[in-house]
Amino acid sequence: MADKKDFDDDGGSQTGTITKTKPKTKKPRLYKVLLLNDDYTPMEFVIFVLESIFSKSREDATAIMLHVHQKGVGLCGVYTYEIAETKLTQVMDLALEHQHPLQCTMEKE
Ligand code: TYC
Repeated sequence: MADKKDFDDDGGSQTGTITKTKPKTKKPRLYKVLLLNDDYTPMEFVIFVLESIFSKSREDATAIMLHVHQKGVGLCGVYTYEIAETKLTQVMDLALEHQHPLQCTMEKE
């Protein structure tokens, strides 16, 4: 139990101290992974990225791709720092490999 008062019994000499323990778990900071629009990356490739790297259904991937295409930027998902960074690297590596200019960024939620 976090944040409760613990009584440190010293064995009955009445010099025990009351200590307040800090909560041991903290909420991790979360990061948004965003996809940016460009004029050259094929729509089908963006859908593939959203399905394979962000585990989106065909329907969700298509909706996100169209949103990015129309608005310029769109949310792929929200993750802890390491997972967000890994997904961002996977997107950039895949885009580079296929010679598409697709760009991805992350920002604090
Ligand atoms: N605008 C691109 C096209 O017309 C499609 C596209 C969508 C590109 C989303 C990037 O993040 C993107 N082929």
